Amino acid sequence: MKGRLIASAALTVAGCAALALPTFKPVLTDTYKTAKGTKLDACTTCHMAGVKMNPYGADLKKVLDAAKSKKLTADVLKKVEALDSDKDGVKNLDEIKKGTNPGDAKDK
Ligand SMILES: [Ca+2]
Repeated sequence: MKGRLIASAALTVAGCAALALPTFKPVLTDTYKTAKGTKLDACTTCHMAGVKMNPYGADLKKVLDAAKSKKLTADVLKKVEALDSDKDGVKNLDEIKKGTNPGDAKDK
């Protein structure tokens, strides 16, 4: 019980959705090595503050839902690379290569 409370508090402090921790971020940084240690190595790559998905996270969720899966994989990430999730005129893969957020139209 105490461990659960500490874990819950840690999630709250980190501002991450439960689904994003701890398994999703490493999939992203293993797939896109240049993202490791950058601002993309964060919950906000797929989420707004808290649980709500940003447009990039929402596109990933669509792929996961279509595959009836909850497990983010490199394959899932690759399926949204050609999209411009946040509609800022830059495709997701190009944003990730540049180090800008594919789910934030103000960051391109
Ligand atoms: Ca963007």
